[in-house]
Amino acid sequence: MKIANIASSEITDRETFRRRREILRASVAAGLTGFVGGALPGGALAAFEAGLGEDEELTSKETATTYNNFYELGTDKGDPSRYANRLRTEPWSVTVDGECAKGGTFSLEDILAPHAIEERIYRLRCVEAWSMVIPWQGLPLADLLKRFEPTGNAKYVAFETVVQDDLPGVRKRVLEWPYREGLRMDEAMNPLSLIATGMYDEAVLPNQNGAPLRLVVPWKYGFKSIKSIVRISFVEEQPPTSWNLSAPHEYGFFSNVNPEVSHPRWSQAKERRLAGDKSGIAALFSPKIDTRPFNGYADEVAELYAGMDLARDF
Ligand SMILES: Nc1nc2c(c(=O)[nH]1)N[C@H]1C(S)=C(S)[C@@H](COP(=O)(O)O)O[C@H]1N2
Ligand SMILES: [Mo]
Repeated sequence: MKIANIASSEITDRETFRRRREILRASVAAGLTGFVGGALPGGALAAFEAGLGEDEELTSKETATTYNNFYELGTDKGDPSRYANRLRTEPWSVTVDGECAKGGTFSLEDILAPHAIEERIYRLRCVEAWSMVIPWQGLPLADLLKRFEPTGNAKYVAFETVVQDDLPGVRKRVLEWPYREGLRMDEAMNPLSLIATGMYDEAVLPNQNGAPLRLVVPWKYGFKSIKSIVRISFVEEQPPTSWNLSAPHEYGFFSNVNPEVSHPRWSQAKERRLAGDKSGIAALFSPKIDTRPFNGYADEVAELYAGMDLARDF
């Protein structure tokens, strides 16, 4: 693609990106990153920047907030931002139930109160073979889940998105609502798993990105990163998940990013990176880059799947 002038906003993005990385490095060095136990495990810096290449550009906020998948708001990429204000996020509460000692229904304020918010820059790889690099603000999922004291029977954790009957996509019943997702407990407890509460310079997530609370699991296809969460359930059996229910041969429960396992209708070997200042549409013409196992986070998560056949348990 030919761009006559480098847009000043792109330079700003790069500059912001560089500064953010410096802040991250400094806060990791100072032990301010909220790692459980305080001590910095070896490779903590790697876990935070998690293999982000020096030349990997942030996706522009414009693209990340206008090129979305949030089917409750509609199936076109522009629908979630177009209809964002139809999602009602106040008041918000989250019900926590199942195999835990301290479940209940909590206001958003109570959910967030004890947690320090940190920034994580993660790649997001959609199963549709495009990807972004997004600076999230949020808290480690593990820190939140531990507060509810899951029992020894909690082998999985399941999540549900709010259902508001008047949202344009909910009316059309393109999926069976509520949107559901789930993780195995050890995946949920991995330090990379994040509950996002904001992104870029916004302390509160834009509605189209899953306000007020959404999951971010960067080594899995984007559909695992469920938006606008209202229920968290600790369960013993692998929970039903929306895309697996709708097309089990196309979307597995694990859905780890894997360039070697094709979707039945397209290859997953490459992806289009929606980076820099390009709009979502222009980015569709960006060159493709290689997709990496576990979306580039293999060092942090591959051991979770030791002994599994990832072509069968996809
Ligand atoms: N509730 C809900 N969560 C969802 C979706 C959805 O349709 N509904 N889409 C998923 C998909 S396919 C992707 S790629 C990401 C997109 O997140 P983003 O729009 O913030 O980039 O959200 C995921 N979470
Ligand atoms: Mo996706």
